[in-house]
Amino acid sequence: MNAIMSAWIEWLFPSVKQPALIPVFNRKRLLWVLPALMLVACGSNETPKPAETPAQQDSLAAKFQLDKIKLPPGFSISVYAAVPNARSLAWGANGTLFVGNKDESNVYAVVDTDKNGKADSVYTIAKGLTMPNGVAFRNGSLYIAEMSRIIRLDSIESRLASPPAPVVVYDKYPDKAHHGWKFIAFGPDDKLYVPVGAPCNVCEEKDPVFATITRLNPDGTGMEIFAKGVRNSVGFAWHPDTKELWFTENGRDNMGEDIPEDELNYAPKKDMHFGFPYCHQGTDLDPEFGKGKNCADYTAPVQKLGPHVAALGMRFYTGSMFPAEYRNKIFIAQHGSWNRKIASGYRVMTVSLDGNKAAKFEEFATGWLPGTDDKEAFGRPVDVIVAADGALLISDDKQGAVYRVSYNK
Ligand SMILES: [Ca+2]
Ligand SMILES: [Ca+2]
Repeated sequence: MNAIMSAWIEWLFPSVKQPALIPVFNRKRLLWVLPALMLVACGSNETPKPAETPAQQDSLAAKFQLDKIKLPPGFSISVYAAVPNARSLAWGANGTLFVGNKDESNVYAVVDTDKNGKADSVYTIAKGLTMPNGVAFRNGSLYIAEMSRIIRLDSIESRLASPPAPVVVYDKYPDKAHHGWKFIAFGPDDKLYVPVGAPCNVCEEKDPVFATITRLNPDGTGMEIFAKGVRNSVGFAWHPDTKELWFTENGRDNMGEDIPEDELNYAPKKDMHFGFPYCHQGTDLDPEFGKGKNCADYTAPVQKLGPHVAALGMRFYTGSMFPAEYRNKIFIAQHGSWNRKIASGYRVMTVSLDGNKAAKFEEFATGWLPGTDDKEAFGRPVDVIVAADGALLISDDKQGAVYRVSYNK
């Protein structure tokens, strides 16, 4: 790399070896090198990758083993787009689907031009980021959550093929990789909600920002803690009617195969404490940090979601395609366990609410885990989102896919 750099510098600055000291450069060469550099700096000068043709999508459905996925009667699943390491999902105002990465470093934009439920183009709109798991859209801009900062791509939907350089919105989140990936979304108060996971399996940190959900203004000012005692949330949404916050939370490891369970929590106001690291699943004191504590001092989950299931993305169903009973149900993606003897999760669940209580907790989409061993799982649901036509999209970071679940009477 150094050899290439010095050859390039010599070519650009033929009269000198130390361009920083005596910049007698070749102006003609610089003139056409500069635009090329600017394109590189902007992150993309490439043409979009065409999404799959219908025939290729059918072969992808076979490759992704969608015939193994079980859904309630009347529902079917297809491939919306192939997107590497597909994580969090967000819609743009003009129908662009934005998709984040965790184990890879890109952010993608997926466009279904003819609105037939299959993507026509997939654009790479940002590269080389640090765990860009979270995506949220507001006033034409895409907000992206990296490990320790929030960045923004302005007027993004009109320039997917030549995306702008990102603007840094806020860069003071901790640079801890453990639980450092972030789901983000704008609340009804027009603030960006940003969780900060505990940087450990279980610990008590001096910095109060850990194990919280924070929020800040769209311009990056006013960061404050909204919810406390949250080990790690990778999905939340506001109830369509009450506009109150609901979030999933991942329970700690190494306390048992069956405890604690992951949680669905309800946070109607600021400064509530959800128990971590003192009390888990609303009932079980932590063997170490729970000494002298009382579970009654913390807010218990509305619904326990199963042990080690890794409950991630959640959304309320607001479409009209699905039967009426699905209206305002919560869909929850369960990414799946990684260290449980009998694997759990690897599915999409629903929670039906009766007021602010859970009435029913049911399986919706299953089959990504054919047996009982984590290693057999071929897909891992990460996020869910309702499309304009009422279909439910599901991201899967293991297969690198976004699926589309539709309903036909
Ligand atoms: Ca299409
Ligand atoms: Ca809790």
